[in-house]
Amino acid sequence: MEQTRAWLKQARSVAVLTGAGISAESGVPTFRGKQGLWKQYRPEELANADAFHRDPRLVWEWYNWRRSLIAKAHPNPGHYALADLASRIPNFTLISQNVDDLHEQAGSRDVLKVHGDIWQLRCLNCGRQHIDPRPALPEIPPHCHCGGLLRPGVVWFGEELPRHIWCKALQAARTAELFLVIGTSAVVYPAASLVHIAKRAGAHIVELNITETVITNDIDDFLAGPCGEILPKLIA
Ligand code: BJW
Ligand code: ZN
Repeated sequence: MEQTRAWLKQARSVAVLTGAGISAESGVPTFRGKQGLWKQYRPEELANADAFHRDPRLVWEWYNWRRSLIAKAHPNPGHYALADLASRIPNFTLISQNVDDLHEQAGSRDVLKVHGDIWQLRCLNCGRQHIDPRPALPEIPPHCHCGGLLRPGVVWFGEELPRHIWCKALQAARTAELFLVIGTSAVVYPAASLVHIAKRAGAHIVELNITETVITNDIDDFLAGPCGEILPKLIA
């Protein structure tokens, strides 16, 4: 941790990529591993447009389950530590793959949510965006005022990431002196490519995770442990 702390003290430009692991200690399930499976479905089987068109009820059931867990969840010390860190670094960018709002609840601003937002819904017919904060939607599947089917406002497999958000994330990866990769398996692209882009551009890469991942061999420092314990220590 001393090496990372030294880089953090010197850095004028820091980018952070978070994944489901940062919200795990808040009670939000991750996607992969035993804990992430819902009714034995892998995320790839549910988080795609074909699955939604085939069986919108099933996909909405998954999202309602997750909405109810996220609605009950509170930010943990890891979320708060990152919000604190932002105020101490001149150029700080927080990129999150998570669709929950726990970073924002902890006080982080301008979070680049590359995979969308679970509280947003989008009409497949008229394209209208709705914000719906209800923990679970009573009507399954829910419909828009125009009669169209509503889908979660998130990015599924095979879909493009929101372009303006992605461009900002790329820019942050290209200019960061230090890039922190926190609580992600780093297997989902193009989000995972940010790590390699930052590395090629000369950033120090630090990974924080409870287990090693596919990127662990390519990084500069590995902090082993849960985000809620390690991040407050790192930032103290
Ligand atoms: C802790 C902890 C604790 C636990 N403390 N750590 C290049 C190569 C190969 C494939 C592709 C490629 N480019 C594109 C693809 C295809 C695909 C892809 O990546 N597939 C791979 C899986 C093989 N990508 C896409 O389809 C993307 N779209 C795209 O590329 O479009 C191209 C296009 C261009 C132009 C026009 C049209 C299309 C879209 C990807 C969207 C991913 N969406 C999801 C669902 C979002 C909505 C929702 O939430 O429902 O995003 S899938 C799911 O995975 C979710 C997550 O954000 C994402 C990443 O998961 P994450 O966060 O890493 O979670 P886990 O569970 O995997 O890991 C948790 C980690 O935490 C673990 O490591 C634990 O150890 C750790 N941990 N507790 C610290 N306390
Ligand atoms: Zn509509």
